[in-house]
Amino acid sequence: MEFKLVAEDKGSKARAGVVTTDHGSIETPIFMPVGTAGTVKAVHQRELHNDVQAQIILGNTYHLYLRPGLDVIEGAGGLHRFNGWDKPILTDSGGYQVYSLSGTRKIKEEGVTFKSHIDGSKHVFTPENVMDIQRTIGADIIMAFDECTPYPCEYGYARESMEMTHRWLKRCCDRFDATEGKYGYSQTLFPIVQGSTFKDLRIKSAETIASFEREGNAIGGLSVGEPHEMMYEQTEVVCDILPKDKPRYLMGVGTPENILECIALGVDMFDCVMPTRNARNGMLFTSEGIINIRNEKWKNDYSPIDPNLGGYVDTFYSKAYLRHLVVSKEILAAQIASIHNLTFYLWLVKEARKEIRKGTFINWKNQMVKKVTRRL
Ligand code: PRF
Repeated sequence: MEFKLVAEDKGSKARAGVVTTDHGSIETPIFMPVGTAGTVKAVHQRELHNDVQAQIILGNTYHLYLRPGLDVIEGAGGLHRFNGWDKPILTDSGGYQVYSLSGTRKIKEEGVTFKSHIDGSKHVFTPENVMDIQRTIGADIIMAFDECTPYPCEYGYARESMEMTHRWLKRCCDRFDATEGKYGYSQTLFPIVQGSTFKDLRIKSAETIASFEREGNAIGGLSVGEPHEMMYEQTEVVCDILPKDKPRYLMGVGTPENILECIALGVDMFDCVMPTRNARNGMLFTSEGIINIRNEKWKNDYSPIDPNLGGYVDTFYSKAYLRHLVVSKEILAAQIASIHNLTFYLWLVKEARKEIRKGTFINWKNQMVKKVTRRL
């Protein structure tokens, strides 16, 4: 993997760059649609490519390991072959899903014992086997095994958890560096900064993570219920320490506003279930503001969903038609709304990149934040 900085904004810490992997390059800042189980829910690969113009998608180790299982993915020749997405893929390590999804889990120095949310079967994730599993899934970028602390979190717990995440990182790196990709292309491992909402812990964690000198770095443990200002504060502290010449990935963030603010703090990569999950509930993010498409207000509104994006579903389908589909619980509602929201997220980061390159990012960002937070 390679990262080249293309432009740096003068009015903020925003940057534009290019990440190059063996499955192609990614222009940053970028939003990565979440494809938990090897599918971005309700959006098939051709639409992801042509309409959404996604450059990289996410998969989850936890889900893929439990179902369909590693034998099926390895048999297909890795996740790219299995799901037909031949561009970059990133997998999260399970260091988050195991805490949020599995009912019973036990965290020890050796690893985490948990029960499957599907059939209750018992499993163990360790830093070592999570590297092996991600080697088998075959994503271009794989994540270190970490513990994401909840919010709020006591200082003592946050410190001990962070220190364990650092020890786990050493084990992840040792295993990753002692093994090879299975499918003939290279993979890279991103470590994850933790430290909850404590500035001194975040500084310590960012310094430790940077000292591993991997090809990119991630920020975890944020957007877990803390106030937005607190998230921005911790993100800024960490970004100021993580090396400039490597991509920075803020995990699980966020709203369009969060993304714009964190781009301004120096974040390059984002992922979040919000555009797809909220789409399935009728919440649309548009270039003019937020729409609840179930609202009576849209019943006779025959205007296109969002003509500013230049996307197919946004110009072709009207708000009134999409509202009808959502209210009638039609399958097509989820498809159109998900494609729309993702198209908007990808449009937003692409515009941000243009503005960074032009040197006009900060003014544009401030205007855009006002627009995207409006309730229509
Ligand atoms: N760790 C991992 N994945 C994550 C997070 C984390 O802290 C978050 C936190 N927002 C989202 N996804 N491994």
